[in-house]
Amino acid sequence: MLDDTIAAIATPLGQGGLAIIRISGENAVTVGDAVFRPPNGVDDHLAKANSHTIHYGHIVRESQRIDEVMVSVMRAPATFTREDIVEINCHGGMQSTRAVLDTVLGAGARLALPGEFTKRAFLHGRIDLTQAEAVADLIHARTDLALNAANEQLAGKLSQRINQLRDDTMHVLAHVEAHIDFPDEDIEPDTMDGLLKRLESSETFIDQLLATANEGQLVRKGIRVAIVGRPNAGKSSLLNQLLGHDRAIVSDIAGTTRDTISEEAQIRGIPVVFVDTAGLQETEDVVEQEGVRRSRASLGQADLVLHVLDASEPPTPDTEARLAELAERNCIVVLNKSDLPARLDQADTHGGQAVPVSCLNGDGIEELKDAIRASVWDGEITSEMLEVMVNSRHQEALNRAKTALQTALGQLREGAVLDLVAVDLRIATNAIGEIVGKTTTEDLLDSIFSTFCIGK
Ligand SMILES: Nc1nc2c(ncn2[C@@H]2O[C@H](COP(=O)(O)OP(=O)(O)O)[C@@H](O)[C@H]2O)c(=O)[nH]1
Ligand SMILES: [Mg+2]
Repeated sequence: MLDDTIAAIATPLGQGGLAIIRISGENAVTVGDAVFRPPNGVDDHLAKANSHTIHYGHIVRESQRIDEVMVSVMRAPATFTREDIVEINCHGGMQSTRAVLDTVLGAGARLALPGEFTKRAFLHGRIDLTQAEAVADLIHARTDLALNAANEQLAGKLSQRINQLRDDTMHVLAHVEAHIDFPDEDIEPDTMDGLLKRLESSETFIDQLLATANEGQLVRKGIRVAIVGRPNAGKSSLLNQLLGHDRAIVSDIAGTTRDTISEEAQIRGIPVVFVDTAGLQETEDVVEQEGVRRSRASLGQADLVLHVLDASEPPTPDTEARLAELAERNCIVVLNKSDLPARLDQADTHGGQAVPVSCLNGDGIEELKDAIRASVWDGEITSEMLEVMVNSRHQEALNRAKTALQTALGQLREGAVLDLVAVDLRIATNAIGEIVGKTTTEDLLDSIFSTFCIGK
């Protein structure tokens, strides 16, 4: 797959000032020259150009001008893919970008698969698998925290730790294997002690890495928060307050919100999707019934529920029932309309966490944001944490490694046959190696790179 030349639009599809068509592979420069015409008309302008230079001219097809462009030439190995790369900066119209890409494909390049440029960077050894994943994380980062974490991972902070872990288990494996070859010799007690210690500290280290998985999930994926409550409690007003702009229609007519409205915001560094619902009340209205069905569905998917109560009204039997229903959930009771005389307070919320707010004047909204953050992640975000936050793939591999390490440790302590110990140590080493891509399968690579966009 590495011996052909690939091309794709590397910028988002749509209208923009500029778009970039990226070409990578052995024939990148030849393909570039075939479609590029500099002002002096020379055919092999790019082939003669120095690496990492940019050139003015036109993209031409059958002597017809397609676009006025700037073309950069970057020669292997100092490029993203470690192959020759030509990048065409063209006008960012849908049609012009498409036409330039078609011309490039017509000149012998193949359309790149999703993530194929990054995959080549991996296969050529420029980055390892955790760094390739960091490229995707970087592109998808929706908060500063996620961006910082992706940058640390791209810089190889996680790779360093994983490689250390792999070296340690390989060291033990090498010792064990050496003694399999000489069955008459037992492992010296001192050496055995050292090997056991090394495996124990590897196990501790794996636990430390696994402990970052929840934060990793939170920072990368964020959480879903459902806003529920009776009609006119102020759910839509609360959504608007949390977003900082008027997204949902607010009115004193009960049943204004009939569909679920979802919108994303950053709350204390965490991406949060808020879902404003139609409420959960019994109703005869068919449209509202569908709204309630959708509200129930969002409630089911939510990591956190904001139960909005109108604190200027006394509690109703309906409120009581809802409080009981939500008692099992990760839920914050929002006592809204604190600007009005209170007819309902903390005591009426059955001891659940309650935050008074006014969506009219914004009182209590910052406290509510703190409570939302604390309800999913009650801790400091240290720079150490941002350096390593394992994702679910790493977590799964680490768990496999841990199980195998524990088995190997038990066997070593009990003086089991060394062949058995070696089997488990090899399983552990391979599982750890999968994280950085030292041991991979085509399926694993496909599942990682297929999540990328085309052009990356
Ligand atoms: N006084 C007061 N009125 C509010 C407050 N929040 C919402 N309202 C009013 O309550 C009514 C219902 O609000 P809305 O957000 O549409 O409620 P929803 O049906 O739960 O989505 C509207 O007239 C809002 O202006 C508040 O904090 N104080
Ligand atoms: Mg509403």
